[in-house]
Amino acid sequence: MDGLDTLKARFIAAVSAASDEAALEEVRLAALGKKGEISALMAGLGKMDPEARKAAGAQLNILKDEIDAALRAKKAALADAALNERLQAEWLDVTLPGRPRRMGTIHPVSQVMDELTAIFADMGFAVAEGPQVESDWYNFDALNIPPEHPARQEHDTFFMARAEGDNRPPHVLRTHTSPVQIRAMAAQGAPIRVIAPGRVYRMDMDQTHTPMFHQVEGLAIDRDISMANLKWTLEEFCRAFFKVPSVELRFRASHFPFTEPSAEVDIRCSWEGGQLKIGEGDKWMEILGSGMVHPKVLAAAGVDPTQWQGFAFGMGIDRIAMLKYGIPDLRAFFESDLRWLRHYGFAALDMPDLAGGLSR
Ligand code: 2NM
Repeated sequence: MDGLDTLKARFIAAVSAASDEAALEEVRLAALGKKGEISALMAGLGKMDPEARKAAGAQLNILKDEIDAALRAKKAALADAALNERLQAEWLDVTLPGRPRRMGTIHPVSQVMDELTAIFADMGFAVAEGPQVESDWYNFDALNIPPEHPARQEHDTFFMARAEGDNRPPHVLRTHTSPVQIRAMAAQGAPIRVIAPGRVYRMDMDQTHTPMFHQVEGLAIDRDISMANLKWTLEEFCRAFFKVPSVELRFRASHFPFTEPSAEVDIRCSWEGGQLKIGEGDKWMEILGSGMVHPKVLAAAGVDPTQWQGFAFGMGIDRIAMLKYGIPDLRAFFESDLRWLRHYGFAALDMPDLAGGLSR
């Protein structure tokens, strides 16, 4: 069996020449497969006499093991090389900044809520929240609107159903966010500075009204808060929100059950060529309602009106969003039209901050 050395040399060379797994498998089949050369030699052992068979069998087994070992080693080397090649080709620098994928947009109403929250937070106001389904006490009575008060009718309230035979007054969908401020005062007492942004509901639907809309109300109670503080706060807010160097506000005497005195607030503006400009011009536009919180309201919220006083204000978020971003139709806000949202929406990373500017 001197041929075995040549045979071994030939197969070892073939193994080392194999450049991929398929080529290696061909070598394996040619040597050790059922029809392979070594297998054929093994089959030939049967025809030998016992002595020769023993010697040749042992040699063949050694050869088979050697080729098998060479095949395995080469297979491992090929796998290593393949892995290295992939690692070279597919490496990823995890320190690179992400590429944000635009998944939906921030609704202009949400953007404006974030903006005004940032502005009021900068002035020391915390955000308060409360339920959208309210008892009539929090929504009306505590705000100095007793059952027979005409304002109850003017609010176009949505009433929740009571169980059959339950004669307690029904809960309502809150018609303003003022009940949030009552709850905040009752929970925390005075002094207090909060804003309450959120959804409110009134049964009204036309070009300028939707049955659900958004309001933000503010409240500042301390020992000596006055209308002057109110005026400064609102001016600062408008300057920051509309991004103009100066604004002029006009207070017009008005009436709300929950404030005394009460004022509606107009902002100086111009309308030229359908273009609104805030802070200049000879027109006035109403933007909010305000006043000094009525002593009865303070008392209802557990705050002693002989010790504390303060201002409150409320404004429509949807409307100031329209003004700031030039959105013409209120109803489009709530139609979830994707083309509209892509046009007027904000990128998720377009966060409002006081330093970087609040508008695009
Ligand atoms: C307005 C106008 C004036 C107001 C009052 C209160 C509370 F709860 F403190 F009494 N919150 N908001 C208020 C005052 C709201 O909206 C036009």
